[in-house]
Amino acid sequence: MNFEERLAWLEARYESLISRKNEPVEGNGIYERYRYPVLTGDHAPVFWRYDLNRDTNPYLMERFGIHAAFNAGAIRWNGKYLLAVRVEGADRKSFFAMAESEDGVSGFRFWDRPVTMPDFGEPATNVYDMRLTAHEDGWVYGIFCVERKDPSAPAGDLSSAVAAAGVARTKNFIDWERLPDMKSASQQRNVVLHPEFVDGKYALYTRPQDGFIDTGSGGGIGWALVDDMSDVEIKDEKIINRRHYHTVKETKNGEGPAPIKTSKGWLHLAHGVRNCASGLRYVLYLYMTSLEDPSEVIAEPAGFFMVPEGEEYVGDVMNVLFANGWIADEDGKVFIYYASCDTRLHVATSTVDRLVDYCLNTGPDGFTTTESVRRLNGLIDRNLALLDK
Ligand code: M1P
Repeated sequence: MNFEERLAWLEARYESLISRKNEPVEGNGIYERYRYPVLTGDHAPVFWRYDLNRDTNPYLMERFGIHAAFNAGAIRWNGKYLLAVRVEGADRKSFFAMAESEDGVSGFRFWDRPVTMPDFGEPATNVYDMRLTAHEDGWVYGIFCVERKDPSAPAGDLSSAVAAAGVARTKNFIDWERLPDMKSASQQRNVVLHPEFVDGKYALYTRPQDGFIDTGSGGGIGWALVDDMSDVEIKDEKIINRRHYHTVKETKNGEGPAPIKTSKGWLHLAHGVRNCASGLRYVLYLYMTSLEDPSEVIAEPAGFFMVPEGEEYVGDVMNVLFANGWIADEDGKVFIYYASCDTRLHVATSTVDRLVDYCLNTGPDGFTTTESVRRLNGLIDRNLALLDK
């Protein structure tokens, strides 16, 4: 192909990907997955990846590789479904880019430019996994992980890193006011801002961790109240959703997006991690907390809500589902933006009513096989009686 033919081919391929209609796949009644990922590295505009000047790029080669698009914060904005996507380049660096769609399941298109996030202090080596919270104070906050090389790592250790929570706020998703990174006695990732004031304070879901990968003595998802967001120091942190032996969150867990307020309590989406022979396995689970005290867990179904299926098992970091964005429409429809294997972003839909029903009517973990079989027999007994067997 000559230059013109190749450019036409690249643009046609991009447009056909963006305009592909998505469709729901019938499932377990709790949610419906959609057939195609909503975003991948290939959804990056052609003019991000290629130098389109024939003089400087006569072969029309890719000059800036975009490898993956995943772990997105989500918000309904000006009638659109808007995502703050973690985009990863061929150089392994992540950055944020906004993508929008009319219907929330198809046609996500990146804005022309990625987010230019101001630095705070020493520029982070990497930033990722933004949680968007439209707070009742009028700002939209983005809280994300900032990663830097561990300054105390021994010479030759080029892997050890330190994670902290970065904070920024915006009113248009183009101009971001960067606030100081949160101060905390431990490393922090998966920090999320609750959308309402609690006792007049900002409330944060935290995830204390001893190391960059291992949570160590960090017991699970934490809760901390702070006076203002302009210089956060996490001091009094209590664990509200604990890790537990032989559950989907044995090794670690973390809050997903900001919780959704329902008439029966706050609805939370989180990820749980366990270790196995093939490495860490990340799954999604739901839990609910009280409206009176959002730090009090009132329901948590046993086990996972979503696990990788089919091609979702395969990618850069295998066996991973991760979600940091969801949107609840006014009619109660919920769009769950989940990523597979740190590679691509998918959507599943449900409703607030169905998700609350799932939380309140699915038994909690009984922690033993005996208890699981007892519950299964109870369900079978009731069903057989209904079926008149
Ligand atoms: O690779 C899986 C996930 O690992 C991290 O999550 P956590 O802090 O719970 O271990 C994050 O780096 C996340 O981005 C990634 O998807």
